[in-house]
Amino acid sequence: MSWARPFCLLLVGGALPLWASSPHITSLLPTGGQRGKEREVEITGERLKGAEEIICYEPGLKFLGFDTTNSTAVKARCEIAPDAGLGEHHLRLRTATGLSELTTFFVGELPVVSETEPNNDKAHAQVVALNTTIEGSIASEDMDCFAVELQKGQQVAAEVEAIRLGRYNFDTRLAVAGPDENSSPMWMMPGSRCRTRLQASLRQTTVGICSACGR
Ligand SMILES: [Ca+2]
Ligand SMILES: [Ca+2]
Repeated sequence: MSWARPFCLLLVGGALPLWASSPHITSLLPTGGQRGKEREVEITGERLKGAEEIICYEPGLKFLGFDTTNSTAVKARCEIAPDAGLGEHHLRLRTATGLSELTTFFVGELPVVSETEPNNDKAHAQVVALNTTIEGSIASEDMDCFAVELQKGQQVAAEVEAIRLGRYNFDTRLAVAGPDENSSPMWMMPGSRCRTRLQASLRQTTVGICSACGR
């Protein structure tokens, strides 16, 4: 029975999961960028040390200048081509020991601005230009308010991507209100897929986003 022990050891060795040495991604931030621009991105996760490449499955993105000083975070520069396809791009991180699971990066056509907290009510609404993508995060029971200037009769469209980014499973509510501090929202849309238009007759309009259940 001298062969029994080596045979058992071989079985145990063969049962080791492949993902034990592959990189694992828990987040990639920011989640996207504008066509024709560059963004500094940070990937966090496990077993990331020695990252060699980010493999992109659609044309238009290049990740360069890797900083792989530790195993839980990788920094890189993302170059977004002027003709990169709009929307979701799929990618994986490659190290010497394996490939990560699939993650995503979103390309848009509008300039990106970051939210500035505190912006939790109309009095502290962040003023942004029309035709802007606002990049923010929703902490527990957070509310984010933004103000845009409109001419009489001008229309505004607002949309929250939220759950469609594929990062967190949370719901949102989107509302638009007039400049009067006490005015009621002109419309309010529950749910994570919010899109509407407002026939504005007011000088300044506030767009508010709040979460129902955390990030
Ligand atoms: Ca926020
Ligand atoms: Ca806020």
